[in-house]
Amino acid sequence: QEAHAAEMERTFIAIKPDGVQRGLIAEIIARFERKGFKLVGIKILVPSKEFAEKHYHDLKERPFFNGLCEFLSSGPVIAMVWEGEGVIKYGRKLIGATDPQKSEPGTIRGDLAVVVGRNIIHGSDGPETAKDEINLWFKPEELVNYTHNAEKWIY
Ligand code: FUP
Repeated sequence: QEAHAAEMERTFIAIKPDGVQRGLIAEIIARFERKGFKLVGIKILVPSKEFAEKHYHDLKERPFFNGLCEFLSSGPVIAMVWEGEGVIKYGRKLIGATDPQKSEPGTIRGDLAVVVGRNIIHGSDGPETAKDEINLWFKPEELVNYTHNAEKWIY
């Protein structure tokens, strides 16, 4: 059981400054929590512009890069690590398409956002980025290994 838990997949999820300012923290956390995923890391911080540029380094050639990094560093962000079977891919499904106009109803962006520049949440897009983003945002000792009560009913 412990070995199983240690091998569980993890993803990095962030509630961006617009989501925090709009009072959507609990709403977003609830969706991941009710699904059956497990929160193993969480903190609130205002990332520096330099930090935002590191986080979005893959997008540095894109025209919206500067505005995107300004935006991410414009206020408090909730940084989280969620754990569970398939959490990277399914987390993206819970989040919805990048452009909220194209996100399905029922998804976080589909239900709660309108434009791509204010799409309220970030989620790692694959196993490699998940690893990199977790390492960028969290120290190992900030992540908690534990068994929650419902786990034996989820798996
Ligand atoms: P996602 O993984 O869904 O967050 O999407 P991307 O990594 O492609 O883009 C990261 C962020 O850049 C998006 F959340 C919003 C912003 N973006 C724009 O502002 N304009 C675009 O055309 C595409 C993305």
